[in-house]
Amino acid sequence: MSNDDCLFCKIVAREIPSTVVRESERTLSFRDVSPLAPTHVLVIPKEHHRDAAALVAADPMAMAEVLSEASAVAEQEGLEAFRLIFNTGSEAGQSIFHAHGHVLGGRPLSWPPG
Ligand code: D5M
Repeated sequence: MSNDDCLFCKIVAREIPSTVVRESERTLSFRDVSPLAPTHVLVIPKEHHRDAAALVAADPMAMAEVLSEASAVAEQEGLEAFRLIFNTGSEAGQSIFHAHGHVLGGRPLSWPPG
């Protein structure tokens, strides 16, 4: 199911261009338009869910596929270390309300995040 007002649903439908790095039956991985690290790829379920919590509640296997694809992106990008982040809710920095994991790597990443 897709949401007509959702930017990432439009990317899945190829109505908005993106730089796709991987695709599986139920996921799409594409480069973030405002990269925060040398590798910054977003891994999303093709089906619309507002955030990671809603995705795992509705379809745990789809979340498992997102996690597996995130690891595959890191390997494909040659990353020995990477961070996988799901901003969940606006106070946590979520700005696009279609579940997505950020795969970040290619530079040292500090902890804790802001
Ligand atoms: O992350 C949402 C991310 O989505 C943010 O890092 C920018 C990115 N973004 C926004 N528009 C696009 C397009 N058109 N292509 C690729 N990436 C995009 P959040 O965790 O919700 O703040």
